[in-house]
Amino acid sequence: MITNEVKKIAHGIKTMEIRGAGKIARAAALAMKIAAENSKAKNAEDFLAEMEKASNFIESTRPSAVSLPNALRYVMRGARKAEGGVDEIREGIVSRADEFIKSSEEAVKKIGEIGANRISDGDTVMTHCNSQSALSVIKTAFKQGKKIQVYLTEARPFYQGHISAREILKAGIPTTMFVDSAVRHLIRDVDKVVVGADSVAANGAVVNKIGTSQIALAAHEARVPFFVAAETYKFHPGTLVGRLVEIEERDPKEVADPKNFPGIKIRNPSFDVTPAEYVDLIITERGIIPPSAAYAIISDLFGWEFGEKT
Ligand code: RI2
Repeated sequence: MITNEVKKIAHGIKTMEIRGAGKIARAAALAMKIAAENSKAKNAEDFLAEMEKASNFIESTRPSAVSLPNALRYVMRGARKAEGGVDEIREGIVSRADEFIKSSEEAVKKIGEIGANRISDGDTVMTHCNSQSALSVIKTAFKQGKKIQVYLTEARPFYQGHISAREILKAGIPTTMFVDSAVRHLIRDVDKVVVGADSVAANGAVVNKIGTSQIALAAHEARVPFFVAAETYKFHPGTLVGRLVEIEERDPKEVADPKNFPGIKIRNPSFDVTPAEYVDLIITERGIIPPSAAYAIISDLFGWEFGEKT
């Protein structure tokens, strides 16, 4: 049942009060759990229809982070696999939602441990936007005693860089922030770049916060290794069958009020695509992979999807 609480979560995702591909996915799983627990459906068919409706409603909030539909599909699979009536299906949904939330949090931690192995003492690490996975790598390396510093962008127009700045400073890591357009100028001071991902395509291309591909380009030019920290539920099964990742365009007012520029058209793309050739490696909870292994991850993890329901 789409309760007020479910609506509140969906609204939170849409307005970016809840943001970051991983957090969005966990919030979606939680919303499904709430929807299942509050359903008044009397039979399995009605219950499943209600859950499908809730899933579609939550999925419609933001289009680019595949973690959202992947989380919903993971939870719904619990319902489809359950045998019996409403109670059994409800239990299937609740347990899969809990399982997803727990394992996705563990994945972020694991990525930190694995990724930290690629950070050396004395490194200056650049990051962009606010990625729990990328910050997990940075914070874990620092906790291991590596004397690192962080260079980070503001991430206009939503300024998620400010969220990262506070988080990194709280961890005690020396931090320098600058405007997004300073990246090419400052990349010469940087040893490694670590960013997150909203979606990883079968060809190894990475969809992440707008500006990421420019950083990758600057890093490539300066021969600075470019790492992506991404849980496997950010790999996009649809790209295996040729679907493209939709790039969200948000309200132009986040950039500037069009009223102040009569006649202007303002665009606000929220993500961009970094081609695989600019990505040195992807740090997943299953280990470090080259972007060319994205296909194997997707077919291994989501191959079932094409036999069952796309
Ligand atoms: P984690 C964010 O998108 C950023 O693009 C970030 O790199 C990515 O999600 C992954 O974040 P937005 O929600 O899951 O700020 O690693 O638009 O936290």
